[in-house]
Amino acid sequence: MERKTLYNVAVVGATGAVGQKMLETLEKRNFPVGEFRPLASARSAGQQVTFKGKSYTIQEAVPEAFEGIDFALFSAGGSISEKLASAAVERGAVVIDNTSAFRMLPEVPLVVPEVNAHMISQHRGIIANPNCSTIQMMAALKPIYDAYGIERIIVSTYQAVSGAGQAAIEELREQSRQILDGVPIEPKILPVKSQPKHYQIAFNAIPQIDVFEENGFSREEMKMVNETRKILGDESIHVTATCVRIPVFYGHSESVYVETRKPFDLAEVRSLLESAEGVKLVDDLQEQQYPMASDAADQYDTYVGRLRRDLFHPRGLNMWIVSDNILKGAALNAVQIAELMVKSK
Ligand code: NAP
Ligand code: 12T
Repeated sequence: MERKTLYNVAVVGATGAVGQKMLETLEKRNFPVGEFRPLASARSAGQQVTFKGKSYTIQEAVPEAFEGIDFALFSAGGSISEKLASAAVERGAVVIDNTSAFRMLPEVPLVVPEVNAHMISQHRGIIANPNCSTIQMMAALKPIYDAYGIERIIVSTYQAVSGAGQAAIEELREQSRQILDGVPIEPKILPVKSQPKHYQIAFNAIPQIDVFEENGFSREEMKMVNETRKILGDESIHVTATCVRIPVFYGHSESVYVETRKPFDLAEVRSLLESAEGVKLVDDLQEQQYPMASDAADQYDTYVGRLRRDLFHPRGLNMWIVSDNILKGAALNAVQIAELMVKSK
């Protein structure tokens, strides 16, 4: 990409939960957008979306739609990325991909700007945005990793329905109303739309996010394992994850237990987190302060609290990590990557 002052941007999946937030984030952060091209499936081609106060017609995402594009932000599912990312790269675009399609390919940088921005320069056309649950955990653990090393992570997630898309948001809204009204419910989307069985999400907790793998872990759980090791560049870290969907609209929460390599000082951990980029420490038990999804929703930062040393393992640290899964977990992280690329030119 040549040096410019304005960049032509395509958003693939512009009508979706993540895509809509990408439009909002590009606008709010005043990304230097030249031509703007919202793309989606043939179903919504012809519909209008608003960007920077102007109305744009959605076009169908086909190879030719990437002609003249500098940045293509993909968020329409892995199969669409697999089908179209190379078409965008061939036309000279840099693809910032939000799906799991390319994350684990060795030649594709997997980037959380606060953690491993230096990987961006190694791209060959595609840069992958990590999974939402991984991104917020990395933002919070990076200062701890740098100071003490990490041997092991045990994480349980409490994930918002927005991670599963617009249809899942609507399902929780409608189902909550139906249950309160005593109307029979008909789950159709969660836990995984394409699977045969669907379960109640309102007033419930579902221990399945994405499909299951042979080893008994869900694919979402394996993303946390594999992506963590790739982002920190440390295959010696042991990670075990349990991913759970809860009836929250926006904001993933995570109970994270880490065992550091070197001994840590809790007061020092606090000050490391206080000065970490993109992180806010909210941890004051006296004042009953800790992070919650309702406070993190619509915010850029990752919030950390409930810091406490394990009672039995001297290098065991417990914490609670919360962030907006659609912002830092997806749209914001992708826009930050694009901003870094612009800055490095
Ligand atoms: P969503 O609300 O269901 O939106 C899906 C978007 O994809 C819509 O804009 C849809 O357009 C578009 N789309 C569907 N089929 C298409 C096709 N054949 N060609 C072009 N566009 C197509 O889902 P979402 O929550 O925004 O998530 C979208 C994807 O982003 C997910 O599948 C996932 O891979 C990724 N994601 C990543 C993270 C993360 O952790 N970083 C978090 C959430 C999602 P129409 O209006 O035309 O249907
Ligand atoms: N199935 O980007 O359902 O790999 O919350 C993110 C979120 C996949 C992804 C979810 C998912 C991804 C979800």
